Amino acid sequence: MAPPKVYKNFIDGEWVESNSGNAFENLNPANRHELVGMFQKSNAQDVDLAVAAAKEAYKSWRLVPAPKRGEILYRAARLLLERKEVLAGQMTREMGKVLEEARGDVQEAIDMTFYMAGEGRRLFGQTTPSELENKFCMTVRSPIGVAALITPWNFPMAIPSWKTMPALMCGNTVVLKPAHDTPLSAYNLVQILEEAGLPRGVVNLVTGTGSEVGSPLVRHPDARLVSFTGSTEVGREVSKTSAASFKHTCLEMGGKNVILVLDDAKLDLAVDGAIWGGFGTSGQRCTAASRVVIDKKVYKEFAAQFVERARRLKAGNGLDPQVEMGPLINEAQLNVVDKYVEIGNNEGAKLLCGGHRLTGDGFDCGAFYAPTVFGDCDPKMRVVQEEIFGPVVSLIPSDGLDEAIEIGNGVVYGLSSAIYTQDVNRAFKAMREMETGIFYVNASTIGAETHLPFGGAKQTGNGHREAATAALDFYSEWKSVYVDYSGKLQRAQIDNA
Ligand code: UN1
Repeated sequence: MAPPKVYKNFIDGEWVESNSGNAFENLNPANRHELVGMFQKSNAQDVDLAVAAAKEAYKSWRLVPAPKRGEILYRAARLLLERKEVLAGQMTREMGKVLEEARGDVQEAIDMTFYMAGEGRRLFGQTTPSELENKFCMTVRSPIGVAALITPWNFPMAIPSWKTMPALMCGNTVVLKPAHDTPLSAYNLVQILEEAGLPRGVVNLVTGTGSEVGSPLVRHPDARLVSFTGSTEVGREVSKTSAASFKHTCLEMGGKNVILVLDDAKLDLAVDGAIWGGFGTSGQRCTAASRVVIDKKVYKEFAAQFVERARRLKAGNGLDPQVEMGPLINEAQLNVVDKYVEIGNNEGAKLLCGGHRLTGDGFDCGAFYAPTVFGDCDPKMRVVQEEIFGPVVSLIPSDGLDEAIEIGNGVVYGLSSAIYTQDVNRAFKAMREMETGIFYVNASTIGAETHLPFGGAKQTGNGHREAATAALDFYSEWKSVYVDYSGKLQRAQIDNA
């Protein structure tokens, strides 16, 4: 047997081994006997080298004209597009999501890269009149420095691109620490950026664990920007650590997203949306529709159709085109899901289908869990309140729009919500009232597009948004510029009072 491929870190324009001398295995979650590759088990010393390289590269990268930075991103976007199929296949092998969804993940990276490349010829600030004569005012975007980017395993290429592309476009340099479970997709992204002609040190990749790489990276005094997507628990630590030195910090954390199904909804459409939102990516999206609040008048009918569809979902290896739902990312995540099913059973939620791991042919070597539905849930139950991050959906009966909104908002998170109704008035009212950063009408809670701001209210985030021009607001800071061409002393607020 050929020895497994060993993937290296990328530091200061070179592919290098970790100082630790160790590597870790990246296994296929659909078949843990399949080794995707070996990756560097990096440490704080590697982080120091990567940050130092990024700090040095920042000196010149910040001065590269933005349209030129954009040209490099355009080349990277084209390479991503050309290699989409290979990149998607590799992603399915390391992460488990079905190939069609892996293609979507790569497509998000393509879209984000083209979008940010275009910003090279915009990066607009504002001009505004001065309150004094012969004086001119404007705002310009300034880069900030080294960006520490920490990304999750559920969108192994999309999310690294959401952070890397706007960071680079604004003139920052990057140290990227991808999730331990999915380093290959981030490796592929960085390799493409190198090929597209990014100067040395501008992007650095350091693989490894959160404690050995993520923590020292967030703590590093020269990392001025920190962007993190992951669990609320870790996000809180990242926030505390970076607050000590007032780093710019963008956090995107948990969700407990909801679909509201009103009595006039087109039920088939609502069922389609709830299945896609609840079980797409095996429920491992922060936008997953893990709660469905259904009007009592249509509850029975909806629940029957939904359970019937959930039961029929075909689980398996995501490379098989027949398969609709892949495995969970690993055994630990499967155990979390199983624990929550036990909690739901104990607190009196009605298990309508699933509730167990899948075993037998094709399943025994992977982390497969049956699509699971709890019915007649009380809004206060833990399975309704807490993020599970797996294929578990809770159905909650409600009475009218106001109660549905109240239940919908009755969680600590606020990422995404959706309503199914034919009534434009009720749709708009829900749009106004739902405390979420994203809202859908007659569509599921997942599938955000890269040119709209992405992020959540309440404990989902810390007020920042990713994607769209909102990302530029995080990765740059405003400089207000006043140009006095009057040739004399002019005193604002005094001479013009
Ligand atoms: C995530 O789950 O962290 O809107 C991101 C969506 C995808 C991105 C999800 N475009 O579902």
